[in-house]
Amino acid sequence: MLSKPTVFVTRKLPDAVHDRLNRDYVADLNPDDKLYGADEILERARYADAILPCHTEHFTEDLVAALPDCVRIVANFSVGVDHCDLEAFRARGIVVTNTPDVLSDATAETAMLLMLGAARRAGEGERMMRDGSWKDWSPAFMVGTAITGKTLGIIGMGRVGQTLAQRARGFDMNILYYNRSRLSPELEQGARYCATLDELLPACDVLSLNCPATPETRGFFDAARMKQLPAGAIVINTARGALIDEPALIEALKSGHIAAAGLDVYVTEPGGNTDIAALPNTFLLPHIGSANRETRDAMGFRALDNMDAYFSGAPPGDRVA
Ligand code: 8YV
Repeated sequence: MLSKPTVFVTRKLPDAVHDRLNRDYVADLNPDDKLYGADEILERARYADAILPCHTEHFTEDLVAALPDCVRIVANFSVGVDHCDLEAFRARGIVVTNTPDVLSDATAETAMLLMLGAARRAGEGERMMRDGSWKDWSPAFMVGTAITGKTLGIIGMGRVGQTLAQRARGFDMNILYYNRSRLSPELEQGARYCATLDELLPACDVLSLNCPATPETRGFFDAARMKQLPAGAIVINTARGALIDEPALIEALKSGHIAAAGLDVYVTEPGGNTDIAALPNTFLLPHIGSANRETRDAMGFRALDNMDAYFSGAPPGDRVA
């Protein structure tokens, strides 16, 4: 019998995922969930046929170049792969996979939570209840914005964007989207395609960012793009913080041009942006878009499916490099 491949698992994963790893692989697990830096990654990779990382491990050009030759596949526990220098992996001939589909529902749920939280000032209300500062009520008290029947613009109509559109239809929202290519009518489900951001942005009551962070999209949502939104628009981001020019967003939120923002992701993680956190008109979460039990198991299983395929000689379903 062939020996089992060795897998270096960078973070503590759910028990069911560890069980499958222990059954099918020689697994170097991280039960204490220590955060490994580049040196420790290289040290632990010395005997690994595969690495199963999260987005918390940054596979820079230098780190990828230094990986030992034994590493043949990096099976990410994430759909986003902006923490991986894919060109560097291609140059090394190391296969890279991600975990699409399985976190679309969870992330769309979080996007709805952010949309409602930002529109209805949930952060302010929650803080008031906790610090005991709720002293009064009036018809003008804590008045927010309705989302029912409003127009939602989605930038990036992949699986998460499509699932968000589906959920938003439950709130009678009118859906517009901008994407690299137009979807088929079956996938559009009545959403209107905008061929340019110039067409999409002025029409949005709510704007949701759902595209990956790539060299082309980093920082694209800047002051000029923000100005194209109608006054009082709401912005939500469950994709990557790097898409947004955060200082410009702060200015737009201070002026009220953007009425509120609901954010799960930030340029700097962990930690976020303290200037954004100081603004009352923000509803903020700590990158927990896919953090529910069912999805965490499914992400681990999807990463394992990719590794299983690779080591059985079949092409892994979610190959990105
Ligand atoms: C994950 C995410 O929790 O999958 C992604 O791209 O952003 C998150 O939902 C995280 O990346 C796990 O590594």
